[in-house]
Amino acid sequence: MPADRPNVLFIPVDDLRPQLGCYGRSRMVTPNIDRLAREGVMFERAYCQVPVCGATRASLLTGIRPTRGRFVDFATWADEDASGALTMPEHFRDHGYLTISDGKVFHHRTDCAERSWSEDPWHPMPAGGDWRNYVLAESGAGQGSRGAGKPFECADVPDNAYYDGQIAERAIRDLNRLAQEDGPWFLAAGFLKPHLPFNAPKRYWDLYRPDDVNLADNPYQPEGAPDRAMHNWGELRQYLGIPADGPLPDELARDMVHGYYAATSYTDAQVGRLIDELDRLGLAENTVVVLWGDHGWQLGEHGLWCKHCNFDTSLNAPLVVRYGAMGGQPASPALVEFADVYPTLCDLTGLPLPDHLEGSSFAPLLEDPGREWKRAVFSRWHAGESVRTDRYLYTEWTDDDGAVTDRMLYDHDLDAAENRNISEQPGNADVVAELSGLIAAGWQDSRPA
Ligand SMILES: [Ca+2]
Repeated sequence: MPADRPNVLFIPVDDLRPQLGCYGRSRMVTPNIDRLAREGVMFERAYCQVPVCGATRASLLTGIRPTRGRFVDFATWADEDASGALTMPEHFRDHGYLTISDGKVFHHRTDCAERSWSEDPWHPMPAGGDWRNYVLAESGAGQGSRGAGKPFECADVPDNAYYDGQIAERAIRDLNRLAQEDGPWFLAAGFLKPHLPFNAPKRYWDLYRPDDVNLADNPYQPEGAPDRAMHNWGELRQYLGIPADGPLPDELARDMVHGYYAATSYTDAQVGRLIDELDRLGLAENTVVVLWGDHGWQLGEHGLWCKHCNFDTSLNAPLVVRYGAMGGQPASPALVEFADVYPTLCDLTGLPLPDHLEGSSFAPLLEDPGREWKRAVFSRWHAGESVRTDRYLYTEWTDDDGAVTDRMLYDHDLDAAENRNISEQPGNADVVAELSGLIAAGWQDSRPA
């Protein structure tokens, strides 16, 4: 087996939306991910397969797409849903890689663990601990429903007072250990923020002035959108101080947005520590770095919070790949999806492609980010299937017999914020038929030429 296969540094970030500096939206302070994007290729239009933690991770890590009954919600176990499909880290391990999992990689840390990882997965949360990770008693941990306290916390503490700082320290220790290894390695370092609650050290809250925090300018259901496209953000409702129904008061919404920004900047700093160490150890040249947010996030757009919907804001997610000193490539506007990550990493490391994979390697885009690529990418949320093309995002909901009951269509050339559903306009019947046809034909039909 070749000793010079590249290493892989795999960085999932929980609930990170593509509102980073590198995405041209300057309000969030993310210098480290911005640098990674400058040194590699940032994908402007990467789509998750499912907008919820457990399912999107199970899909990406097995290379299999969701169906009506597979990879449905946060509680997804890849081991059960994917019928024992070879996982990405398992495949690397089978080919001589030392595979390590620090932090949140699979949603459930024991999912596929024995076969995927060379060592027991490591997580900073002690047995029986609270994953929400409050450090202040006043946050009211356990007082909201299902164990939640406040939806955010600002504490004047060092980075390692929260789990992500501890995950960075652990991963840095592992990098130093792996640097001594003869064979290649696959290190997964999964960060927990900016997932709720938005708990972050005060210094990251202090990066933002009140003027930096704006509320979404479209806090309403899109004109003509079916009611089933909406939800009541149950994930957030369980937190202390969040009203049981109706919109958030503006002041609270501002605190939420500020907290999301702070939590993102906090995680960005941890990513920076890790990348700095990789580079300091001289490992940059022979290591593929992949950073991805597991799905998008609604910060009040359409009056929604959290994910769990078929709007672009929840489906489009950050994806950055840096391989060695490729340096200075422009961002790629190509449509890619998370099912493509597994075959891409096989391609970049020279591993064979397992037969079960349902994505396409986008390695050619690393050399030529602007080349022709996929015609369409596909996402699913329960019975709603979405297809994204260069111009449109189209979603259709079907009943148990496969008949379409609701649909929505947004024209991103004219309405990038998705404020007006145009699927029922008579003039759009042909577009709807074409996009519905892409869903019916399936992902195989939209692969790159
Ligand atoms: Ca997530």
